[in-house]
Amino acid sequence: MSDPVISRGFGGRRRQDAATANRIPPGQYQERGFPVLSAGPTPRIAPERWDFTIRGTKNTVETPKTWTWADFQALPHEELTRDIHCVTKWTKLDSHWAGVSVQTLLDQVEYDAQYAIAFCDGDYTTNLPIEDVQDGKAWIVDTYDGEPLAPEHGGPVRLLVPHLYFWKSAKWVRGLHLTDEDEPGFWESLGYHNYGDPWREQRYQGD
Ligand SMILES: Nc1nc2c(c(=O)[nH]1)N[C@H]1C(S)=C(S)[C@@H](COP(=O)(O)O)O[C@H]1N2
Ligand SMILES: [Mo]
Repeated sequence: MSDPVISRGFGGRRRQDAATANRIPPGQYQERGFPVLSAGPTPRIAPERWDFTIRGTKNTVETPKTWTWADFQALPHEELTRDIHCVTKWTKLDSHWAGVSVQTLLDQVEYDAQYAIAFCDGDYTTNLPIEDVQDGKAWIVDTYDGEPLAPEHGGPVRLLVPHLYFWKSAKWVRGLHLTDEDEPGFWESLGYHNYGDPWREQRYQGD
């Protein structure tokens, strides 16, 4: 039934707002731009010097594996559209990316580990339970909105873990260190939540 007081056009707009409202986690607001948040300067690396490594401890990874830029580009890429949530309270709906599923990379490594620590050019790290990067929950993306990922947003590639606060989506990522010992990363050791689920509003330690 349509509300008799509201005109047809306004009603349509309100229905759309209601449809997007339930995609904004508690305490977040909708951002239509794409803010840049970096803890330091933007590193620049030539493709010939870039590579990506999955390594670990002697107990977690039998043999480390490294992909060159050419190796990485040859892997199957997926397109994906996801909502992203920054702990500074902005949420961007329907961000459009392309990249390689982390599972695709893990499939080429023999490992047995509980945590993945993403490491980057520029020293940033972030820690994740291994399940949170497996089975199509995380990607190494090289494309945003159909264009090569811009350096300020993490190009040539960044991690994308859209179900956790966006600080877990490490920019300029160069690899994953697989371990059985959890190691708080850059923001996690500065008081941010170890896991960072936006739907449970896990912003800071103790939330
Ligand atoms: N290497 C690295 N990755 C990073 C950061 C950073 O400072 N360095 N900032 C994080 C934070 S706090 C957020 S919110 C997002 C911001 O990504 P954007 O600049 O593309 O919006 O990147 C995350 N990944
Ligand atoms: Mo952030």
